[in-house]
Amino acid sequence: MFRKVLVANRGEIALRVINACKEMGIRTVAVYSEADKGSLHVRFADEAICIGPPRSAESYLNVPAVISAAEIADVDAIHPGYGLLSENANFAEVCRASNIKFIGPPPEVIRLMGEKDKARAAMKKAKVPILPGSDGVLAGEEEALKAAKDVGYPVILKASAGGGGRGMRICRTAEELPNLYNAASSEALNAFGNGDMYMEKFIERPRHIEFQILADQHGNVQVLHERECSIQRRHQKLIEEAPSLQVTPKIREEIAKTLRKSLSDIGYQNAGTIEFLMDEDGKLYFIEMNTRIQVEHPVTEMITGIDLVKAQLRIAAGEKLSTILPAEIPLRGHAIECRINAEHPEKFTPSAGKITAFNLPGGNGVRVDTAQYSEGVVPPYYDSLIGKLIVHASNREEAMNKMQRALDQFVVQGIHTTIPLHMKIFQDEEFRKGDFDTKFMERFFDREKEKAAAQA
Ligand code: MV4
Repeated sequence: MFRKVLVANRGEIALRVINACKEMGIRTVAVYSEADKGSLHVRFADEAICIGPPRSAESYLNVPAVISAAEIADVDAIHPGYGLLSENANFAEVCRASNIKFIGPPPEVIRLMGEKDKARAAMKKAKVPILPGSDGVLAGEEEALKAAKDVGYPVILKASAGGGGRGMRICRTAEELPNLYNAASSEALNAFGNGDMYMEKFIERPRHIEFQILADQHGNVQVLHERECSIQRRHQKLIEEAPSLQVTPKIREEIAKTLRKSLSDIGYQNAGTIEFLMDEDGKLYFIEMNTRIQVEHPVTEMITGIDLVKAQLRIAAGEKLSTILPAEIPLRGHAIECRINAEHPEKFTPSAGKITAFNLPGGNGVRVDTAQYSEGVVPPYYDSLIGKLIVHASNREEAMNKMQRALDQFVVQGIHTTIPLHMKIFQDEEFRKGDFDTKFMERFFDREKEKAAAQA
């Protein structure tokens, strides 16, 4: 096992990784920006190195600064967390060249999955179901028109270098396609330095369902079931749960079987998430793969009893999956996570500042992952996530009731948070039924507006 690990991240995930290392007897090195001097990831790491000014580009995203810190502290490995450098293939390559183990997949696999059209082709080859669409990148608007005719409208144009909702255009007729294609392509070129576009059949009301996998360095892959992540706004997830009520045991096993083989063939290593869309008929189609630990990993940990970050460390150190995981992955009860963001709950504008009062809920089946505290400061430079509230109970109904109780006891003063929004969502009839899709939040806000208008 590693002797010493550098955590190349901040906030709750940095602390989450430090905690896993501590429990495994691994020494930890935190890196931090000038804005994060007072952060808990700095306080609780064995060593901490300041790597630059507040802006991420000059600190957490500064590859030479992170690598220098790793060399000065003499670490064996770097855990990148999520976001920041976690899916940067060049960074993984620099780690390799510096003889530091990058805790994640090899750079070649990160690069493959980062090019969405290539990821789609690789999954198609490995027999993972994909949506009808173009064969790779579109050569131009002529080919896009031809492809759309074959696929049938509506179609969606996606940037190969995009992902997570950036660089997409929905196209409903041949008349509007050329303009949308050219606008999307030049936007992608401008944003990502790559104007390549591909096409898929557009699903009007998809559910977003993703499967968690772990793969060791010996070709073994396990699937740790799925998460339901349809409750989102502007491609920012708000609530995630596991398992999905819509995934039957039969579909779950079918997808797991396909993924075990396909990701082994691809040479995948470490933790990863395969994103699917579920159409109105309950069929699942691959859309993207994320090659990192995800924000919502705790709901999977709650239903499986498996510590995903510890598994990442053991995999990266060369251990076999058979020594890390039980032969069959448990699926126990139901878990829900609320992302607590420092934001105005209706306007979704960031709310930086000092936290003046902070009370965390607790009790049976309640988990809070946070690096915040009373008198802590939320700097304006980073992602607005300040914590995650996770509950685990024997079924969805009990989990929702537990979440309502826990939200009520989660006190944050001095800044605005999404806690009041979550409290309203957990009272919503459509949410409680569990029968929703990625358009849920639009309908929810329409209902809230109607309610407000009726009161006025
Ligand atoms: C789609 C789609 C409908 N049809 N692809 C958005 C994020 C990116 N990961 C893929 N996205 C979508 N791809 C096809 N063929 C609808 C979306 C989509 C979406 C997907 C998941 C969660 C929320 C979403 C919100 C809007 C659109």
